[in-house]
Amino acid sequence: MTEVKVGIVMGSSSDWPVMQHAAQVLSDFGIPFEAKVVSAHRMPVDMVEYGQQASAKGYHAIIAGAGGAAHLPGMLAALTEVPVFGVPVPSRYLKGEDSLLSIVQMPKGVPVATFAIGEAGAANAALHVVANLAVHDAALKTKLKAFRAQQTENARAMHLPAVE
Ligand code: RP5
Repeated sequence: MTEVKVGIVMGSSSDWPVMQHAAQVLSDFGIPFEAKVVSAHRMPVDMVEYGQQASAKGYHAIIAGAGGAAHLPGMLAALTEVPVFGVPVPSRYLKGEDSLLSIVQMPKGVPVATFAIGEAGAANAALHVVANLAVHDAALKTKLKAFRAQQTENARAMHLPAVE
């Protein structure tokens, strides 16, 4: 059985359209992960168990996404030494600014590496996990370099419309 290296968690299945971008990046780089709903306020006991078991399961990182008063990333970071990467999910009324501030403003001592609101943040959280794993994995570093080189090529190939 392939060893799961990364846990992706989110507060609700409604977060999946955003969080699937993290899953897609890990999948593209061939990194085994597990994705599930672990809600801080609806499943507090499950959240505690998840955080307490993450290290023993051999997780290298947890990518945690939540929206609104987004406690999940910070609570998980408090429960484990496994690095937590927080993704602010856009919320209905405050468009994710609430999610961002409640994830990024961790008091000193328990860090959550916080990414951009929405799908860019989810993808970048996964790319940051890839970069961390690539420090000790030459093949993965080669893949990451190729990914970056392709982005560069794509940007160089961009054309702007002519002005009338
Ligand atoms: C949070 O509440 C979730 O992370 C989600 O972003 C938000 C709304 O959840 P639903 O009401 O859509 O289930 O816990």
